Amino acid sequence: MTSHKVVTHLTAALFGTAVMFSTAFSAHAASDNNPYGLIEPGHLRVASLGDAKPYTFTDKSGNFTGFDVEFFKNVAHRIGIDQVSFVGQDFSAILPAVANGQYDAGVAAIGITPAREKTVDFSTGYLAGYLTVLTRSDSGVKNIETLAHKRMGVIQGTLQESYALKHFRQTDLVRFPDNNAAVSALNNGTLDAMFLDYEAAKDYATRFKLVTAADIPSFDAPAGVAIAKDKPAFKAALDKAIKEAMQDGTWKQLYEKWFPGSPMPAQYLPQGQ
Ligand code: SNW
Repeated sequence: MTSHKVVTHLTAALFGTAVMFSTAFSAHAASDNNPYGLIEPGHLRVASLGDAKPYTFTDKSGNFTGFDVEFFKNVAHRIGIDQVSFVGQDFSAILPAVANGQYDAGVAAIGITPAREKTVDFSTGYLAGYLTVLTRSDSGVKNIETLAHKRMGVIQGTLQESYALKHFRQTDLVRFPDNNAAVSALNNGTLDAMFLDYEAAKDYATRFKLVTAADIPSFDAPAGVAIAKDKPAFKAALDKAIKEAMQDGTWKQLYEKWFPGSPMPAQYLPQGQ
């Protein structure tokens, strides 16, 4: 009897593991009660960042907030989902985790590029802006020319990393997992500059008295919601909801709330009014 019980428990344990794996690592097919093919119907699990203020960040109580977070929750509501859980990741982990089905979506000012579209699909774009070189006023970095032979931080897997590799060939790149780590290195003098998204740079500049040395347009890679490939119903629903949120002025209201004073791309504003 005893040995039989052991076998039963072992089987249950193995079965449990198999279920866990299939939940975490397989793409979820759409079905009648799960039209968007989510990990769990009615619940959106989102990979994000805790330190990309004001796009996505955690507030003092540990809750995710910011432009991307509030915009995505509004879009989720429009497709009938109010349970949205954000989890902070290193930027370089977000797209692989979305691609293999550990999350339903990735939301973190993630620019849509052909290279990324090889592994994930994206919603229609919802944000377009600049990449910014942030520096200390005493660093000697004044512009792109004076970046030569300086140490500049980039976050692994970002467009800033690939742009710098291509265009700032004389600059020594230092890779970091996240914004906070790179900004502390800039503040303590380990780095001369750091390359990140415009609005996050603006926020760190205010917090730590840092300055901007260059803004580089990244309008050809607007941010989108990353989702696993082959989920046409999910993508169509997101796209429709995003366009509605732009047309009824929700996008504009959130943009003005989170990015006050920033230039507003006209393509996301209500049309024909
Ligand atoms: O390409 C831009 C886009 O135009 C907008 O300004 C929002 O940021 C971008 O999507 C670029 N974002 C970086 C990237 O996609 C870094 C993302 C991050 O640090 N969270 O690699």
